[in-house]
Amino acid sequence: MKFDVLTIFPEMFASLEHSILGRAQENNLIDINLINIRDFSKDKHKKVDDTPYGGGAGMVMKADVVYDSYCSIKNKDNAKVIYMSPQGNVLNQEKVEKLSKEKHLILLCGHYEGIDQRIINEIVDEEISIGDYVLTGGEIPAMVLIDSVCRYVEGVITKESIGEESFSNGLLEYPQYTRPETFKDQNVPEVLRSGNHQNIKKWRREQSLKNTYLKRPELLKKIDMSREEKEMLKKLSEVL
Ligand code: 4H4
Repeated sequence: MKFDVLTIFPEMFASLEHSILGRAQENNLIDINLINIRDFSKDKHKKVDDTPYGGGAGMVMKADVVYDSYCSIKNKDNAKVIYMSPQGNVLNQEKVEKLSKEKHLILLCGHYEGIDQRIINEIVDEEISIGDYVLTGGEIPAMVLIDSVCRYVEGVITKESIGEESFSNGLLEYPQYTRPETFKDQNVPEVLRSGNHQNIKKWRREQSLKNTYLKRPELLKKIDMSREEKEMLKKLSEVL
């Protein structure tokens, strides 16, 4: 999967050269190409922004400079152009999985008060937000999108990890444990050391439902539950 990223701070993406995403790039499973918007400024001071028409605080990124940086990308495959913006659709696991089916994505990172509306009209297919808050730049949101989407690219992580994690089955994940067996007088739940895979599966499903009920109850509306599971949650609600 290929990502072209239009940014004025390419150096921020160095963090994607480590760990799982670093290995995925070494193994040519993903390709992250950074384009420095500032390289396309014709201004002797390499300006990429200017004051907003109509006055007001802050600066706006210039449409012509952003456009020239976009035109430097070979977009023969008509890749989707995504603008990272607090006005976009909020990214969730369902959206992440959909985006992972694309072969090539172009991410546009805004700064300051954002980008001139005319370049959004001209090249942007979709605005995506990572949450209802305003950051200083779109680079961290772009890295969040790349990280979450790349987990679905074949070979980047093991298939099993995808299946049961939070949100993949619509629920939050069950609690995780590893050695040592005892920590601060807390033991690992006996069932996880029983070797009985059917009981472990049942326990994990129950814990996943409990976790979701306690932390994100609204997610349960979309989940099919057995009568037994509904009973279990009803009992849980009675003791809370
Ligand atoms: C972009 C600020 C657009 C304001 C920006 C606007 C996010 C986010 C973000 C730097 C840039 C900010 N990007 N999810 N949240 N004028 N980006 O805060 O559209 O309101 O993705 S504007």
